[in-house]
Amino acid sequence: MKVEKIPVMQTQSNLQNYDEAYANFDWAEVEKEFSWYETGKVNMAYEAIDRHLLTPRKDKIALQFINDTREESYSYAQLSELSNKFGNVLRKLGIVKGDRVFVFMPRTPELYVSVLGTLKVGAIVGPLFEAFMEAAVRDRLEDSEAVAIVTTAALLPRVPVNELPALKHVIVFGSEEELAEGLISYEKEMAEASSDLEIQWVDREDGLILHYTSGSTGKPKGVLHVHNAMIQHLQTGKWILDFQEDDIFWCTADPGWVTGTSYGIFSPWLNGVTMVVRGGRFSPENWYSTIEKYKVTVWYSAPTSFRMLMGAGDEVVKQFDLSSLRHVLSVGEPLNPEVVYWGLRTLNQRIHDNWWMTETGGQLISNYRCMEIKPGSMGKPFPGIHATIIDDQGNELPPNRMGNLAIRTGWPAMMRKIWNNPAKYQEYFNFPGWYVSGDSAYRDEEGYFWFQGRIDDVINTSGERVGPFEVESKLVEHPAVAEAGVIGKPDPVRGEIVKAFISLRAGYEPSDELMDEIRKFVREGLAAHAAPREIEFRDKLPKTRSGKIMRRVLKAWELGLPTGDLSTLED
Ligand code: 6R9
Repeated sequence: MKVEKIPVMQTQSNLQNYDEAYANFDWAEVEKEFSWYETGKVNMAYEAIDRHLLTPRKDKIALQFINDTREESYSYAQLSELSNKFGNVLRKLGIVKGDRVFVFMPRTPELYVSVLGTLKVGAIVGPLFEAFMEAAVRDRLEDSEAVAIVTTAALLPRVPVNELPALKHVIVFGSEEELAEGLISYEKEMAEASSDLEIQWVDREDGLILHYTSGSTGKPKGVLHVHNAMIQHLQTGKWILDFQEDDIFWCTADPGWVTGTSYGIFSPWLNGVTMVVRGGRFSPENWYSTIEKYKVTVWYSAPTSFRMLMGAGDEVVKQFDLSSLRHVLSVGEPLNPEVVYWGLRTLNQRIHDNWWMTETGGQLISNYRCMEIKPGSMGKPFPGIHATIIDDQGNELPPNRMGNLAIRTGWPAMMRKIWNNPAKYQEYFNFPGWYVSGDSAYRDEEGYFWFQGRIDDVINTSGERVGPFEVESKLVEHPAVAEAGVIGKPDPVRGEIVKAFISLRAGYEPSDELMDEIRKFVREGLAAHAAPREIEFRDKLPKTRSGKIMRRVLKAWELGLPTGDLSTLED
């Protein structure tokens, strides 16, 4: 199949020539950008915030916050001061380097202050989605033996304070009443705390952040990252997000998800740009008006959000002035070509897909501004990253062969352990020298990578391998289809058949005719063997909070099996 390429739109970007950069790159050069290169004193929060106070960025806005009730901005100097205070609050409680401190809050400025303050005393931060229920909170605090949690009055009932022996301190923000015995008021402590703090210097290999992520089975695993990750956060910010001094950057991800910390805290602030944070619920109007109001220039979001915006129709977009945008990116799930074309049509922007994982800590494969985009491809490896496709024996495969997406070990932001679970950690490294991602993909002859699915999601029907993503992408091109999740359903004759779960766009009703029409649409547009033999219409599809369609839940529904850990399910 001949793939149409989208040409480079603007010639201005930090990265000018991908091949040249790839050939000559050395991570050691990036180290020179940090103050620890001279001083030997390492701390992420210092590099992301305090370092800028010695430069004209001191009074620049670091955080522009908005939700339904608050609109506030904080300069780098103000964030430095507030996080110093919070560091002192923790220090007074006896919190020291290596302790785990969890942050369980909606997106408000206090969340960001808490994260930075935690890092400044050398503790490891554990971010949680505000939507977590008690069991999810308990699992994570128990496994990590967290000593403190910062939360809000509204979320406090979901913290099982008396059931966690290691948990000594519960800091509560936003309580209108006197707090119960043993609880600590965020506001009261902050008001009393000094804004002078001696930062706890750490080693580059010391713990930074613990992100819990769900696998296909079992309890969520705690993926540990270390301060050294900043090397990659800084450089990918330069070359993938293309940060320029005057950028207004909006990453739509919540810090409960790795995208919301690596690229919703660390990377933008290491690069000294202004970051917009929007709290509250998603609506197309809220989102477009955020771009318009703050003149967002660089926008990093996820396919699920783009699909929702696309589903809201082109009329809505036209009501807003989005001309400030100069660079748009996507992560988390395969970016359907349909969405890429929507971006060109309505935003006049190429949407740059990139691929990485909680475990990888930073972006690894991406589309770059200086490179042609093949819609549906996640792009090429970042300079300094060696990505390949290997078979089940660990041999590298030639172009156009589907296999395991693997990365040569040793990039700066790679996870350093799975908390309490060395065996699980080891499973990623069964082939010496390679990190095996669990994703299946292929690489074309021009070096572009194409995602096919999670290894366990790939469908085998009558001996043909079908990547669910390809089918889903074709399905969402149909005017009636809002979202689609595709699984292999066991079949005595064909091994598996392709089954699609579909949610319809507003104005469409399920019917047998529509089913036939959609099936025909895939058969003619993609391949006969890829057309779903079964289609089931659903009002909503099960998705994670980061927007991933949970195919394993669809599969469990189908087979009447237990759905496993659902703590990251959206609703
Ligand atoms: C950052 C993040 C990782 C998994 C990954 C893959 C899927 C992420 C993707 C993508 C296709 C992309 N994924 N980016 N699939 N194209 N551009 O998403 O981390 O939540 O740990 O998920 O997400 O399956 O293995 P995480």
